[in-house]
Amino acid sequence: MQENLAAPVGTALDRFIHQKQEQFPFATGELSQLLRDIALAGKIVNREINRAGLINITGAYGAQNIQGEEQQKLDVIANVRFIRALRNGGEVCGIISEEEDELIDTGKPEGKYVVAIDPLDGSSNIDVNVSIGTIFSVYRRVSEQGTPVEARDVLQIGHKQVAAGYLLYGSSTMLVYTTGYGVHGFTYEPSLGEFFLSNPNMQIPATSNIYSCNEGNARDFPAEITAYLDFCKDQKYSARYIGSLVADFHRNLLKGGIYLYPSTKKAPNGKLRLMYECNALAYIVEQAGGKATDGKRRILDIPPTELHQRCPLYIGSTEMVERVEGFLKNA
Ligand code: AHM
Ligand code: MG
Repeated sequence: MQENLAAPVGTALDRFIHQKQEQFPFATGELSQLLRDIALAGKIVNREINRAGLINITGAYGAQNIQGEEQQKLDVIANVRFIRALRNGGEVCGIISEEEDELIDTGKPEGKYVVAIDPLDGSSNIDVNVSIGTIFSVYRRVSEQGTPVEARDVLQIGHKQVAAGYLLYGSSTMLVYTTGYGVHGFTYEPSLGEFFLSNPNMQIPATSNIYSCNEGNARDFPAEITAYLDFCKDQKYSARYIGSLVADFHRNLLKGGIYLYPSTKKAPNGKLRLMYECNALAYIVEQAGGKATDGKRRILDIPPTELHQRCPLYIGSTEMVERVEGFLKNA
């Protein structure tokens, strides 16, 4: 079904979700509420990120002392905020998080959904004031409602996602999500405390001249990938690599481009995690007309076997991803 292009830019997230209720699978309201819960936690995390520099200066800001809280690392704070929001919301029976070894039972067996989340992605950029993000996937549970969450509820194949999205804490803060009816981007207006629709129906260009890759690892990449990187240079493509997946992905979504995190000798399955990094962005990119593979398989068709499973990732503009697949054919 095609998104209604008449939706005015500037619509607040809540209103948009309300208007598009029929685009939320199962349309009973729980999934819309879940997305609102994530947006709320995102606003809180955004606030923590924005004052991160200040809370390090003893006495200058005060909030830390008044509340008597020990300062915690931002990724731990983000993890707590998102889990708390999802638990309090009641729609989610289980969560997997990059920050937690085990599956979290929220204690809400009536919840129909499970969430896989990377609460704050881009660890190397968290403390240095460079863009970072939150990535999330939502699945409908497969075990019976009213019973405790099970591993099979969260270990679902990517194409079963019912919603996915990310928050980007960048020069502005954005929430981008899909429920399978296109990709919509919202920009946070801090003075109003609201996300407003700024990028309806996002589509990734079919090709472009941007490639994003940590070429410092190139000596350890498969030979086919180094050959592809040579091709990029022959074509005089621009190298753009922030080192925060959400930020690199978001730029490429808007401008076109490819993000690569190949396997290396040390890490044959790459670095990125299938369940809370690759799947969500793969669902979004496909909804935006792009492509995501591990070089051989569609990311959304990779059967998960463990919570923190890794996989190589080639994601972005369709023609560019297909060219990499062409290089890898003989691997
Ligand atoms: P993290 O989950 O520890 O933050 O790792 C994921 C991040 C991605 O955001 C980013 O694209 C990638 O790791 C960068 O890795 P590298 O520093 O190896 O280039
Ligand atoms: Mg991460």
